[in-house]
Amino acid sequence: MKVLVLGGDGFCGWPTSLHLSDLGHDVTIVDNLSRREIDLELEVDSLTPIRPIGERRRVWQTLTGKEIGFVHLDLATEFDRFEALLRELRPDALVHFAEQRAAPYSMRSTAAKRYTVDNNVRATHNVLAAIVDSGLDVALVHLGTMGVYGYGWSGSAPIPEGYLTVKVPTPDGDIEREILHPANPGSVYHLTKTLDQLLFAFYCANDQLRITDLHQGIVWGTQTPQTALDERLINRFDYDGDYGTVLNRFLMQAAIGHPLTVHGTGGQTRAFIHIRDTVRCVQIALENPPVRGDKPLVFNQVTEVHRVRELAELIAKLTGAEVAFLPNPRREAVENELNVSREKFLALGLNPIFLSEGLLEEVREVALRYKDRADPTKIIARSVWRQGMETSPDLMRS
Ligand code: NAD
Ligand code: USQ
Repeated sequence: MKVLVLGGDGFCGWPTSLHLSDLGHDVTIVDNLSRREIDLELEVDSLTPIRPIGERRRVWQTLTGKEIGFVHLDLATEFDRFEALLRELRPDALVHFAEQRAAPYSMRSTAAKRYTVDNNVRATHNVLAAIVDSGLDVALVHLGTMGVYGYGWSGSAPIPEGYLTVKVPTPDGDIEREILHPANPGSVYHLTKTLDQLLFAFYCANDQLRITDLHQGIVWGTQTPQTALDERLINRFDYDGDYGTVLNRFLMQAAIGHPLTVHGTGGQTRAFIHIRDTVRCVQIALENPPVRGDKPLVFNQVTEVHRVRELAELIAKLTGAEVAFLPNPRREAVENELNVSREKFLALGLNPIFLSEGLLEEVREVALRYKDRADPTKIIARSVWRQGMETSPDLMRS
């Protein structure tokens, strides 16, 4: 299969590109390298020493004989170039990772809010419009988020995979309808993913595009078998207050002797997936596309659910780290339950990796190996959801 991986230089996109190339697919990465520029803006770097994209591709080719193409292109602003690329390469499928993906970054300033909306919504719409314009029958797999559902709306009922059956009262009695699950975004970033969903619904209905939307939970881990082949293929590891996600952050904090930064009571319950399962899920989604005329196919890309406080306790027990309960910089439910349907990937053969399987130790080892690259002043989350919210002091004793 010829696949374009949009956002293929990022944390999920790079290991997915290698995984698909390893399976024999013809992969081309399309990326504007904006994530690397945001590192410069935030004056922080991946904990792992990621190499330039050209070097990454050269090393992969030397080790495996397989070539991965690369096109430096901004999907939000370079529509004509992207459309021409589709006509030239005529891919069978696109995997779309190319969005600004951090909730705290999206809330840090008015400029960041505007950038996140402009970048994400325009990129997604340009991809859809270019597919229509090209006249190609390309399957699109998009990385969405569990955060489109929000945390609390469904109460104890399981969150379905995308659609909810509702009863609508009419004068002649109730009728049943299947609707997109109501959106309840908790940040400007999550808001853009709920807007993506409407774009997909429209383009499926109007142009019969074939679209799969993967509502992914928080990704943890860093290496896959392919990124671990050579240090020059290593995946990125974000640990800073904007881009670092909770479980990888806790593991990195434990490695450098920083107290684990629990926001509020840590009663937030979230869905998780290991990066090795992310790449397998994308593969499964590519192998099982919807047919023309279907509405968007939605999968919940989640393997387990945990409460933040319990993760901190688990890592504290494993490593002896201290746990710090900090003022929560976000506006989010203090405590929530989360019950997620995740049958579809299991039915298609996903054999999930769980936290209990020893990979926590692997992430900890990566964090320990590169701990000298960490800047402790970048750990505390400083982006607040509203002006005037309290932020935390630095916790590192030097
Ligand atoms: P990332 O920031 O590491 O990667 C995104 C990539 O897209 C970067 O390489 C960036 O340069 C590129 N990009 C952004 N805007 C672009 C544009 N306009 N044109 C071309 N390239 C552009 O993020 P990630 O963690 O790999 O996440 C990938 C996708 O998966 C995102 O859409 C994110 O919302 C989703 N997701 C991530 C997680 C997670 O925990 N990391 C969880 C759920 C969903
Ligand atoms: N949290 C802490 N301490 C920290 C960091 C986070 O307590 O040091 C808490 C947050 O307050 C939040 C929870 O942990 O309640 C998760 O935060 P996160 O930063 O790990 O994840 P989130 O902001 O939700 O975003 C990440 C990815 C995003 C993806 C999303 C999936 O950055 O791209 O869409 O996970 S989901 O959470 O399922 O919506």
